[in-house]
Amino acid sequence: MSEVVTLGECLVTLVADRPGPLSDATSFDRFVAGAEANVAVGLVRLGHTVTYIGRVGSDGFGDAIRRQLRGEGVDTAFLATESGASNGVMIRERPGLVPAQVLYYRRDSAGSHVSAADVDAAGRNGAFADAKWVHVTGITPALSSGARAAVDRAIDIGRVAGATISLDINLRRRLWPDEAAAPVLRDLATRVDVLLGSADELAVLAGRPIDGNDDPLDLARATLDLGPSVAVAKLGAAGALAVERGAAEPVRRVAVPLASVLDPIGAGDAFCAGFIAARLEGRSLADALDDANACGAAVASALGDQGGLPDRAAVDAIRRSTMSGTGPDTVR
Ligand code: KDG
Repeated sequence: MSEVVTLGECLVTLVADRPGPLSDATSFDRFVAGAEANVAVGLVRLGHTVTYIGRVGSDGFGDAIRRQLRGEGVDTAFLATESGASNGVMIRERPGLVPAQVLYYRRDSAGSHVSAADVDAAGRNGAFADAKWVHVTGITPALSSGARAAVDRAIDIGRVAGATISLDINLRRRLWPDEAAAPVLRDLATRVDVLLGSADELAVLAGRPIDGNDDPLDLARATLDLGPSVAVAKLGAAGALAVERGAAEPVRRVAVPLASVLDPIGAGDAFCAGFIAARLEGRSLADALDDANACGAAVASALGDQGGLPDRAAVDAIRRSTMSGTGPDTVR
């Protein structure tokens, strides 16, 4: 069984094949997406074993997802195909000058039906037997009450198994407004060890206005009051910082300088994969943030959520090039 267990909804994404408004898009490239699946693939590429719990539709998209995850080496024994249900789909513009328009077609999808019973069944069949880490995101509890219960159950079983629990806030305002999300995500944050989010996501959990005026360090420190022992702020081009309960000083790391960002979607998930992998390997917070930044940069430089997810050698090469000041564009 696997070191890491995660669960969620895996989507197919159709990305316009050229930049421009969706109204002009006529052809699309098809990718597999879904935050937790992206983290799962990222971790496997970094040499870790991952079990993914969820449901896919009984359609060609569901088959494509299963093949892709299995092909990457993710354990899909607890990824059910739900008869008669469609797979969720996301459609998006190719990022251009303005943030890309994203459309969801996922209401009542197979993935949104993942349940506590699914997690219990996986647990009875040993999915958590070797788990050292359970990773959840704030997307799954927004999908349905059953999916929210599935996240709760995964945390509970992971806790009993002695695993570290992480929550990537991943606030999706297209799924629920901040007023609905905040209490649910805050409650989850009280039950995890590691909390990760962007500054505005941390602000929502800390109950602060999202006006960009709060210092990310203050926001990360404020979320520690909810219960996690580590809070990580993902700051994009400004790098990342982590605060640890009981540590006097925060850990700050700079980002990998990128000449251009091709497609930032999925970069946050890659960041989580890099961070979790390093912590599973017993490495320091600073080292984990450097790996996380390298993974995020690699995905931001490639098209698709999972495109560019690096292996260990690629992470090392990106980190070396960052230190030598040549930048990742010169990595071959
Ligand atoms: O982080 C990238 C995800 O947002 C994307 O893969 C789709 O999981 C997704 C979601 O629910 O928005």
